[in-house]
Amino acid sequence: MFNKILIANRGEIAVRIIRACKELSITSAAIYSEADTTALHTLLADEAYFIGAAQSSESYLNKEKIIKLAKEIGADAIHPGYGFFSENADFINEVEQAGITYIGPSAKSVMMMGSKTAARQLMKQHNVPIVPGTTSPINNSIEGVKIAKEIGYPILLKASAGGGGKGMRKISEAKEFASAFEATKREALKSFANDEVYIEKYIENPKHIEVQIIADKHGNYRHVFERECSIQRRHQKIIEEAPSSFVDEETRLKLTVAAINAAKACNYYNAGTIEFLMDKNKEFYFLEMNTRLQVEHPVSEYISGLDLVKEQISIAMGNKISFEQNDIKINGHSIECRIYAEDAENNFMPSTGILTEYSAPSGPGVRVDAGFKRDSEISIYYDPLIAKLILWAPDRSTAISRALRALDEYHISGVITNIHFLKKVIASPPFVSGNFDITYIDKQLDILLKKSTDLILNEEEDAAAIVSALLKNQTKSSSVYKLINGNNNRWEEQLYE
Ligand code: MV4
Repeated sequence: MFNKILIANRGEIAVRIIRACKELSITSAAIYSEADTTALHTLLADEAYFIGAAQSSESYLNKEKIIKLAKEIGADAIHPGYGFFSENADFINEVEQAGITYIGPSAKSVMMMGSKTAARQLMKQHNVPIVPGTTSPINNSIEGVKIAKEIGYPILLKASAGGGGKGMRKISEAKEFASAFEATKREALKSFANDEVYIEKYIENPKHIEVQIIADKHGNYRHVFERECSIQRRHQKIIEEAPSSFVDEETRLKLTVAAINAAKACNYYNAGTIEFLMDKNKEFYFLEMNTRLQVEHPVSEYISGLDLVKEQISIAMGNKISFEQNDIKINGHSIECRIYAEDAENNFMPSTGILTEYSAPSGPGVRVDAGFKRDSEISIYYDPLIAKLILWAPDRSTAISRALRALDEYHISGVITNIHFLKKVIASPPFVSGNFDITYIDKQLDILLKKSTDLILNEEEDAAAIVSALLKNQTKSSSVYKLINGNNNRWEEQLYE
């Protein structure tokens, strides 16, 4: 058993890990920067150590300081959370060389999945469907044009060392190829110190579906079903749910088998996520693997009853996974809303300040994972995520009603938040019906913003009307808008093909 875990992170995920440690009677040691003296993780941990200036490079991204501190305070293990050092093979090696257990995968697994071309090659060998395209880098644009023609335009050029949306370029015809190829290579070299690029067929209007997996150091692999993560803007997810209302049992079986094969292919242990794109015919393609705990893990916890952080800690100690695949079933529906300090009406500009009021919702089926409390300061230095609001209900409609109810209960002053924007998205017919893909927010931004005069939720009573309409009519949700907007049919005109 570990006696002490150092949490090499901040914000809500550090708090999440501290809570798991407390329930396991493991001493939690937080690190905090100058900007986080009033943050919740600093206050809640059993021990908190000042690590340096607000700038991440001086604190949360200072490998030497963190490992030195872990040794000094007698930490048995380090949990990286997400972001920062969570997918850094060098960090894992140095932690392990210091005789400390890394709560995460092996450095080798992280490296194998870090190169997108190598990962695609590996997936192909292990029967995981990949997007049509190359599994090795393109040498020159003459070769590239030839391959693109075979695949068929449009295609995407992607950096081998990229991921998460950085280093991609869409090409629609051969004459664009040469200049796009050079530009993508230049950017890749600058961003990732590696100029290798490869080709994928461009998948139009897909959904982003990912599978939570967990594996131990004894070769046992489990999946924890899928998450729907298509509601995003500029690669920042806004709302996630589990399960996906688009995935039927047959597709789920194929998807989860593929995800487990992907994990086996890199001898994975720890919690991990396999990302897929899914087209409207429910064909799915491997995108990348996230070799870490993810922001949206709570929706999978809610529908499965698992504690993924405790499971990670147990696996790191060398234990076997605590459950068999058949022990877990999808129970109900869960939705996560990311509460950001940002101004939706002002190009989603981050908003900073002191939380002069912070009152979170509660009640049945409500979980709030927050990194701050009243009087905490939201600074410019880090991600603008204030908290995650996670709802559970027996079915999706009830979870939607609950999300709107809980968002109504949220009261935050001192910074601008996206709470109003979240309400609009959740109450919109495409969201309610499940008829959305990764392009939804971008395409419907005007109508989702307050400045749109047509719609919705400008009054508190609108939310109440939506909730009651949902409860009366659990499936035919497009009627909700007619109900509250009289004969306003704009949504149907704009959004239904
Ligand atoms: C794609 C794609 C369409 N076709 N690949 C963006 C992030 C990176 N992980 C991969 N991404 C995409 N790859 C092919 N062949 C569209 C995206 C994409 C996307 C994917 C998942 C979630 C949100 C996205 C937003 C824009 C583009």
